[in-house]
Amino acid sequence: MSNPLVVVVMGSKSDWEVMRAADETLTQFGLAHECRVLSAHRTPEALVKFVEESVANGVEVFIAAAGGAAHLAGVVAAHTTLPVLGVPMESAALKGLDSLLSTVQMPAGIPVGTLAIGKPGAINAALLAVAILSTSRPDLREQLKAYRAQQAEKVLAETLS
Ligand code: RP5
Repeated sequence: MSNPLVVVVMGSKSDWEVMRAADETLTQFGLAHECRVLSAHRTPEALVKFVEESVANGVEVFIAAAGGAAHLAGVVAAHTTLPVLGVPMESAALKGLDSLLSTVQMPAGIPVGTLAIGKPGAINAALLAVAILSTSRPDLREQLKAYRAQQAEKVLAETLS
């Protein structure tokens, strides 16, 4: 596969069950991407090295998912000016409210575009990454339009018994 345009990084393998939805969505759009487990707290140096290497290799969007004291997206954003999309993971103790607040409440100057908690956020982060990349790639824009049209068709065809 060619060099990844999107990187999906998550704080723990325990996030993968949810974050595979981002992986699948990016695959659906045929986007070269890479998924990795790296933690802002458990592997801080390796995380920064990975961000720097990814930027050098031509990545254009980062998706970062973490739960609890979720600093991953913020730390990624601190080390690149590329767009960083944060996905708060649902935590056992506080149902993801902790993850949401620690991902979304960034200080002015270091933005993280924060999505919804859990699987909807994982899917939307991937779709937003596609949308960001589509500003300079008309083929991706067409694919996004087709995705929306298909989604609408599905809803309109629903029947209730
Ligand atoms: C965060 O802590 C991870 O992103 C995960 O959501 C949470 C729990 O991690 P584990 O203890 O399951 O590895 O860093």
